[in-house]
Amino acid sequence: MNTTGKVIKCKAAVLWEPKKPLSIEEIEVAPPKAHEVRIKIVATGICRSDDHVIEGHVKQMKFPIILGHEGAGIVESIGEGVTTVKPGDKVIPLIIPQCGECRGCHDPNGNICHKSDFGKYRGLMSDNTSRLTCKGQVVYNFLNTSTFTEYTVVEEMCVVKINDDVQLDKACVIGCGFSTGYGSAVNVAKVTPGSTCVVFGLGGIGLSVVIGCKIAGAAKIIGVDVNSDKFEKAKELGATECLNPKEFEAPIHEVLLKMTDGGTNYSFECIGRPDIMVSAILSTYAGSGTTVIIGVSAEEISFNPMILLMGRTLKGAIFGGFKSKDCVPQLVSDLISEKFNLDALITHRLPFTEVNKGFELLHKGESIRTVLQF
Ligand code: COD
Ligand code: ZN
Repeated sequence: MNTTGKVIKCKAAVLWEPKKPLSIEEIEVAPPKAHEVRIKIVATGICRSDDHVIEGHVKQMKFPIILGHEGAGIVESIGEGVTTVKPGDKVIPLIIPQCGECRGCHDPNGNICHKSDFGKYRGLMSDNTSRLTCKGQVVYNFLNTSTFTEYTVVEEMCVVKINDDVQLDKACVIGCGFSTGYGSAVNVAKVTPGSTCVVFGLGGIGLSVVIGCKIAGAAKIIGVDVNSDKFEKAKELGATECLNPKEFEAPIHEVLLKMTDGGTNYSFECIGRPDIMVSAILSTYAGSGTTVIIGVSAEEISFNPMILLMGRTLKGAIFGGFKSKDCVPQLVSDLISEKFNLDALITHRLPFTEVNKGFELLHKGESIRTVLQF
C-alpha cells in the first residue's frame, strides 16, 4: 500500500516519564514536510545515552519522547525540496546534523552543526513542531532522530544515503557508538603509529576506540574497566593488555605511568565520570600526552592547571569529530570493504518489541550493543 502523503500508524517505544520502562504504543507519524524525510527503520542499536534519559540524568529532556538514535533504515517518502535521498534508499539518521550553512559546518576543524539538538534537547523539528503523536499528545524526538519506532521523520540535514550493499542490522552502529569511538582515535586524537594508548571504559564506545587505535597503528593499547568480563573482547579487537582498577592498591594512573615509562601518548575517557577524566589526563605523558573526553557527565571536573601546563592536551568530541553527512557514507564503505569488522560489537539481537530486555542486558553489563530488529 502506498503510504506517501498519508499519516502512518505504527508501533513505537514511548518513554512517558523518566525511570519507567519504555511502553510499546501505537503512534501516528505525519508525512514529511518540506526538506524532511520519513524513514522505515530496519534496525537500531541501544546506546548508553538512551539509558541516561530513561534514568532521568538529562534534566532538560521533555516527555513523552521516542528514544533511539543509532539506527538504519529505508526512505519511505520525502517532502518537497529534498534532493539528497529518495524513496527506497538505504539511509542512516544523523545525531549531529550537517546543514552545510552554519559556522560549525564551514569550520574545517569541527563537526558541530549549529542545528544540532545535543545539549539543547528541544526534541522538535526546526519549525518547532513534531511529526510524532501518541494518544493525542505530541511526542518529542531524541537527538534529531528517534529510532525506537517503525517509522520516524527527520530533516534532510539529519540523514544520509549509504551504499545499497550494506547490511542495515550492522551498519546501524555507525549511527553512533562505532563512529564516536573510532573517530575519537583516528580523527580527534590522531593516534600515530607506534604510540601507546589507554582506553578507560570498554563498552561499545571504548571498544570502538580500541578498533581505531589499532587501525592507526598504535603499538600498545591498554584497556581499563572495572568489569573484567570486558577484557576478552577488548583483546580480540586489539587491546594489548587490560587492567581492572579494583585489583590494584595504587590509583590506576600511577600503575599506568609505571607500565608506560612515564605515561601514554593518548588516553580516552569512555565512561562519563569526572574522577576518571582526571585519571585519564594524569595517565598521559606530561610533556605531550593527549586526552580525549568522550563520556558526558552532569558533574564538574576539577584539576590543577599544572597538569596541563607541562604540555598535555585535553580534547573532547561528539560523534568522533566526523562531519556526519560527509563521513558516514565512507564509514559504511569501509565496513563493506572490511577495513573494520563490527560483529564483535553486536553481542545481542532482539525483536524491537523487546527493547526493555535490551536495556536490562546493558544494566547487567552483559551486552556491548544490542541491535533491535523490526
Ligand atoms: N572505571 C572503569 N570502568 C568503568 C567504571 C570505572 N569507574 N565505571 C564503569 N566502567 C565501565 C563499565 O563496566 C562499562 O564496560 C564501560 O565503563 C561503559 O560502557 P557502556 O556500555 O555502559 O557505555 P557506552 O560505551 O555505550 O557509552 C559510554 C559513554 C560514556 C560514551 C556514554 O555513556 C556517553 O556519555 N555518551 C555521550 C557522549 C556522546 O558522544 N554522545 C553522543 C550520542 S551517544
Ligand atoms: Zn549514542
